[in-house]
Amino acid sequence: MEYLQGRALLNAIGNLELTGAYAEALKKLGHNVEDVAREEPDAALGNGGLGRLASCFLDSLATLNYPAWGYGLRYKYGLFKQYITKDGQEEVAENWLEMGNPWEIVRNDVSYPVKFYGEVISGPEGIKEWVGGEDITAVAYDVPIPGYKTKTTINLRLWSTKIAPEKFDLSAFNAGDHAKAYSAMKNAEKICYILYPGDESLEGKTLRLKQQYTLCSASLQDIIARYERRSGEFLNWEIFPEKVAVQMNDTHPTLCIPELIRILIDVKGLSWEQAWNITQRTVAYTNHTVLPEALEKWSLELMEKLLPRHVEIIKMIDEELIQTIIDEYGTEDLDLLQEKLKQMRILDNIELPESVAEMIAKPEKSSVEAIESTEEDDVSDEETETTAEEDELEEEEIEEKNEVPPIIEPDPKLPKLVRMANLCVAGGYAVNGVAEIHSEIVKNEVFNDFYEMWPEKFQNKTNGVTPRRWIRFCNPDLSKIITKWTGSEDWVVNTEKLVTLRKYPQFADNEDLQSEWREAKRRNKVKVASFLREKTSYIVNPDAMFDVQVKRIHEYKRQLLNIMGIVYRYKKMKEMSHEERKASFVPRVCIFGGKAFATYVQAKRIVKFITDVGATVNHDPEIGDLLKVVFVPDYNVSVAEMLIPGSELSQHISTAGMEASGTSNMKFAMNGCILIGTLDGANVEIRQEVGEDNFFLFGAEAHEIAGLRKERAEGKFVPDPRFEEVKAYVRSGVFGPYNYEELMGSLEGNEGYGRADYFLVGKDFPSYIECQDKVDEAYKDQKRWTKMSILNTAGSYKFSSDRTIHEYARDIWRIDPVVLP
Ligand code: B1H
Repeated sequence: MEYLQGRALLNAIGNLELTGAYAEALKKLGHNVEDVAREEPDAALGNGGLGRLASCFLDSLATLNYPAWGYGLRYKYGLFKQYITKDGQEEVAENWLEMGNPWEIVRNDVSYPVKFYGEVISGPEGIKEWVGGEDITAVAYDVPIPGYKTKTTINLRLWSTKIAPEKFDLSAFNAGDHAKAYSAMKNAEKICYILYPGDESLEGKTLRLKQQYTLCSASLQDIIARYERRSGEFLNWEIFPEKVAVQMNDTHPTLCIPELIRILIDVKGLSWEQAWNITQRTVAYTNHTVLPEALEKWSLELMEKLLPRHVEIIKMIDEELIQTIIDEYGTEDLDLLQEKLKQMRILDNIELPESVAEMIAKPEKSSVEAIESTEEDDVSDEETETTAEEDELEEEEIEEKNEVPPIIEPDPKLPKLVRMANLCVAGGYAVNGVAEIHSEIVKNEVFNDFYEMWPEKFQNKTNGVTPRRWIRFCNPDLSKIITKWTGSEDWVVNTEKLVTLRKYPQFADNEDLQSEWREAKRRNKVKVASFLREKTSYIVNPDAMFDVQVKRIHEYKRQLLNIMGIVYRYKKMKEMSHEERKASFVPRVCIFGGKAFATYVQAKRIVKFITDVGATVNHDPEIGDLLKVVFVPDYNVSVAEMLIPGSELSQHISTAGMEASGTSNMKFAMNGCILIGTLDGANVEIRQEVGEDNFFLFGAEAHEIAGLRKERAEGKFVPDPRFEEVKAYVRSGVFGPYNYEELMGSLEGNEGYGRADYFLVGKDFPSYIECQDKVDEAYKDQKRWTKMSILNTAGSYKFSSDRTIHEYARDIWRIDPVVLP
């Protein structure tokens, strides 16, 4: 559902190795290539890391010559534009297509019908037909994805929706009822109006479900049409899974599962057994988050209305799953079975299918025998004597008398739900997490019951980012140095070559390399400084340490921990004399960037807080260049490409166990940034690769979090006095008249405000600020710092999305590269 492509121009000419020639040609026309590139709006058809990962994967798939397609939606409005005003964040719709889009090719010859609502009727020979309802058309827009130094160009096919050709109500229009005629048109078009504006939170329902189904239906029809075309007279559905793998990027395209089954049965005439078997061998699922609020659950009622045939199919899959669970655990221990069904069923709060309920009560016996034996076990002799008479009764009456209650009673007060993640795990042949620690949590916590039943399905595929966009093109200065010192440009496709930078221990210590490295970083910092001046009018000193946290604003990512640390630093500075201050602190520019979901109130308060701290600190004449706090407005892919190369310290400080992977951490490490972070997501693996000495680690570990939360709830947590000091300082009003009570209160066991420091900011605060002191110490020794920086780039080779894609190809899709002649 998401691709965060950013700009295409420099990437396209770079992949073609035409950057120099193109720049020359533009120059002759009186233009500068960078200025021209800046005219292109970012294609922001995604919210954050999940969408950007998909875009990095496309780049790697093309570069490595894998035969692959990306499917998505062509949202008219991408991710909103963020303005920072005196009130904090403001959102404005981003009309990225306004000036046209030269990077797409509309394929009016490639379109498919998509249906919503209507009803299911049974035709002859049990064939089901889904009729009536609303019909729309999905039209393909193709975005070519060029690979680097290869002729392979793959396709990102984005669907746009419009009214089905025969559905325009001409008679209403002719009769003057223009509104009626237009409303069907608008209804179809609005499906692709806007990117779902959530990042790990869920609202907005019917339209979102229509978006999801449009993507799944159009894409599968396309895949199937291609399969039929290429099979020609040798069409054989049994080998479909050998030719096609569908990788679902999170649960957002889960409807692929019932849609593939629907097409195979209702359109292609296969049996349930065939269709279910083929689907289970075709579809695989990547999980990207374990936050409970992001695990999608759809109302059965809504789904029944919008997609009646799919609900029938989902119910059949639920039955298949229940049967598998019964086969696995038997019916002896009903409590165990009950618990397994409760955790694992796709349908939540819905009675068991009758057949299953009966089977559980009367295992493997005919109904009458089963009743007799149960009664023998359970009831008195007196009652047993009546069984002879009961034998005479009609079967119907017996059933009435001994009606088997469903083993799980639905609660009428709770909604009936479809659990999409459970459907993905049941319908998919592989399930993977996106970093080692995350995949362990997937196996041992979130999907543990499934893991116990199907251990072979579960895998890890640690995320990666493309070294083309994220080093080669965004950081040409550093790239030149890497090429010089590793001996060739090979590292752009074989990132293992980066290890050369540490292979000879003297490299990272070599004075020439070190000074070239520092100069490149300095030039990139100057670019960042002039960007900050243009966007925020704050003037920063490029010789200060550039300390950066850029990512979506979310409580679990703990921008609040960062800014509280800054406030502590500021307070300490204010308590010192000018000389003391200069001796104790390394000058820092603290840079924040990121968007808050428009209705995520607490996240928006954090934005406001950061900008208020900046407004006070940046104008404090006592502080001068020792501390600056800047919030970069409208953080996006293009801003990241400029900011990351000019950063020195980057913050990845989520509450352990909550960030599935993170991918900007990889980009920063590649660009010679040193990370400060918790043992969370891919940080764990980055630290392993770059070396413990080259990573600033702090904070509680994932396995401690539940215990720490419990401790807090029991009132046993004693906050560090320095944390109390910071909260009191904020409350004293130094940062202006805004009421910070809701923010500060959320960090306390204060019932009235938020969730009693659920994200453990107070707990990790002391180890965080102590770690920041170590950062200062390290920075004072520029030789040591530069060495750490070089070793971060050298150790980042594992985090190329080329490595990730090779692993998906080998372990999940079982495909080989196809090099064009
Ligand atoms: C990630 C999302 C996400 N995980 C729901 N989940 C969305 C969930 O619009 N929605 O409904 C949108 C996005 N995004 C991120 O995926 C993780 O938080 C990162 O840790 C991870 O690096 C990234 C890529 O795997």
